[in-house]
Amino acid sequence: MYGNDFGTPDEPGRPGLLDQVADAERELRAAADRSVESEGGERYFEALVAADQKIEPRDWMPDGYRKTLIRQMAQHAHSEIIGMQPEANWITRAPTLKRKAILLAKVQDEAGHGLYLYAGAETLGVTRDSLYELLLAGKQKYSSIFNYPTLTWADVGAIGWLVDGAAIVNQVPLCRCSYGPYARAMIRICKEESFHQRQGYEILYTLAHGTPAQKAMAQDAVDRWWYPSLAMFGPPDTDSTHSEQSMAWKIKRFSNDDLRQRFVDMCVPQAQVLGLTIPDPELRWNAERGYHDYTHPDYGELMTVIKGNGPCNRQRMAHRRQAHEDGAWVREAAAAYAAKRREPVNA
Ligand code: BYC
Repeated sequence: MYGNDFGTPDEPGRPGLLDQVADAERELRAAADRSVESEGGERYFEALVAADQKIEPRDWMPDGYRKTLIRQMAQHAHSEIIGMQPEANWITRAPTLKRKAILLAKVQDEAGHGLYLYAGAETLGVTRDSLYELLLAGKQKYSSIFNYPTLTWADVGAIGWLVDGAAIVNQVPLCRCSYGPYARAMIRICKEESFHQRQGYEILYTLAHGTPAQKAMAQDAVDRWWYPSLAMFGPPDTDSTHSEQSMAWKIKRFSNDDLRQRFVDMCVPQAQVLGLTIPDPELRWNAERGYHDYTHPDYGELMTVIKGNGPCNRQRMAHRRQAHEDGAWVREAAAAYAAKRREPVNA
């Protein structure tokens, strides 16, 4: 049994995460076949959102809706691209050829996710280049989680299990986002993300059932990645500036705290199968609430990391800038080739 095959203990009949992705895909196709009667403009936009239809690039949308989507999709795309770094750190040191090939494929997938999301953001009237510039100038964010170091091979497992696990819990509801291009990108991404989580879970399972030293390495990785993974869901609802409006627009479907709770409830039985301990002495089932009680991450630390002062922020940005400069000749060559193909052919 693997990571996301588990349902939540409190809702045994609830479909698995991949079933939810399949449902969202069916709804998306059905939505394309329905039409909404309205006069256009703001009323049309509101009617589409109320009817759970998708807003498409050609539709009128409020400026705030467009800006929120550009902010979130760009931040999401940047996270995928910067997120390649901590795991790429282990490609040359993967313990077997098979593990190396799997990790290579996974890191390559993250690049693909970034590209789907940049392409999705471009439908809102911004260019990919302008988004890169904002990232490189430190004016747009990326997920806090990628500012932590990967110290051992077990960290690759912990990233897959916890970081990709948190990403899926956050992203499955985004498959139902009201903006069509984002929802469509998320469906594809979630399917791949599910494989990523399984590969991490399998690495940890192997280590946890190996020698005492291997098990200790797996536990150490889980100890270090648990709270940063909880912080991925963002500040608590009381401090979340965008949630209320984003939920009204059906960009976000659940609050930061609701998703964090869902993630904790999903991880508890998975940790039991792994034979590893979640590093939270307060973690216990609360029968009255129907959820696990748990210790929240240090949100002060989250803010420090978001502001650029986490353990690896400078290293990550320096590496990204260097990679962007090193890739300049590829972009120039591709642009020159495209221009050449546009020239008329002189017979
Ligand atoms: N890190 O009002 P709030 C992956 C910011 S990639 C940094 O709650 P919102 C993977 C937030 O932007 C995973 N910043 O915001 C890749 C806002 O600041 P601004 C990435 C954070 O948007 C490779 C402020 O705090 N996933 O899985 O309603 C390998 C207030 O927050 C964070 C996505 O990007 C954070 N953790 O909700 C492996 C998913 N949290 O913009 C795996 C899409 C908050 O006002 N994004 N902030 O300056 C979302 O779902 C939402 O944007 C969030 C935040 C839940 C993250």
